[in-house]
Amino acid sequence: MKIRIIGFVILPVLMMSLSGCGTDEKFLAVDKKGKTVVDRFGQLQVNGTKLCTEAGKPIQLRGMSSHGLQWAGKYANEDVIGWLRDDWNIQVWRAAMYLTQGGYIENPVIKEKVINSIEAAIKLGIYVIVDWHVLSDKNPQVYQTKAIEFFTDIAQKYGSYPNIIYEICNEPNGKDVTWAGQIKPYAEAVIGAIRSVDPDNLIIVGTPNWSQDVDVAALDPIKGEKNIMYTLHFYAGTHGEELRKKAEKALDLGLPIFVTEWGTSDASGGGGVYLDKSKIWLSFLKKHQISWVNWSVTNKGEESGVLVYNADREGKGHWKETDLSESGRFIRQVLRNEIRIP
Ligand code: IDC
Repeated sequence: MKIRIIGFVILPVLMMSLSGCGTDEKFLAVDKKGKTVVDRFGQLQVNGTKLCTEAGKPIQLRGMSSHGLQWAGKYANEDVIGWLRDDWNIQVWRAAMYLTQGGYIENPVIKEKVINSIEAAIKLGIYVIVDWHVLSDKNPQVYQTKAIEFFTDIAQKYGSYPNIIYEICNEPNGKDVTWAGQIKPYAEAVIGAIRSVDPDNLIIVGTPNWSQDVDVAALDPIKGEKNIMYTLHFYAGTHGEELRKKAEKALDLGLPIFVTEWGTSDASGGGGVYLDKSKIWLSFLKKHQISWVNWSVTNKGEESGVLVYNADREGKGHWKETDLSESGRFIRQVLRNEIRIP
């Protein structure tokens, strides 16, 4: 009798552990029948401001970003990404390929880390964002020729897989780097190159001012192309209501937004962990069904990183609670639907 009661109580709790209390199955990386998110959602499409499944149902994807692949590329493998899918319930992985600071332009072999990420994501049935991580190089036109060459190659090799999401310009920045002057012309050129090979996978475009000025892009969006979204980035310790207002303005103007990077820390990647402020943001993203990816998988010891200093030095996954930072424990719980986001 006692065992029976325990069975009645514990089993359903165990079964619901990943799906959270009453959480919709659409938030699962793998559903109860063993179907992966890509099995279920298929070829993504954009309708109005919403990211939708192949069948046209609005969805919100959630997942993790790599850290700079030149520093933390050891996590861009099937063991770690598989662990993140099965234990953290990620539906999307972002491969952040810096251009400078030891990135692709200076060190082209870094591309292998992107390839490893893509191959793992295809095997695991999750989506993968191929991130051309414009940052200290500011103006995306500086390496436009390289970007076209790179994305053409990725599209030729992998464009037929629905898993692929192209992020063509992480964070354009600098006073002289404007939407109309540099970013939009760059985006149109790169989108043209990708579309001549891959007609339909999602392409995400960076916005001015470190991907914050989505309202500016919304006044002059890219025309005549389908399945385009725009990036909004925020760091909970630095950005708040003012940036959410910008996002709302852009949404009102019809701009589809994908948060390809956000952190629980301040904009430096450190400076504390701001969980209450993060929850306000997560609630905002949920309300608008905006997909998001959290920065980042690193053990360098900065607060936005999900691992504590020096944990998992070999990139094997199978992390214990003690391997996780404060941010890591929080994000894992959010992804597993164990923290209720209103
Ligand atoms: C940061 C890393 C940090 C690294 C730095 C190098 O967290 O360890 O030293 O890059 O430039 C972004 C960028 C992202 C930044 C992150 C935090 O897209 O590359 O990573 N951030 O500063 N935009 C806003 C914040």
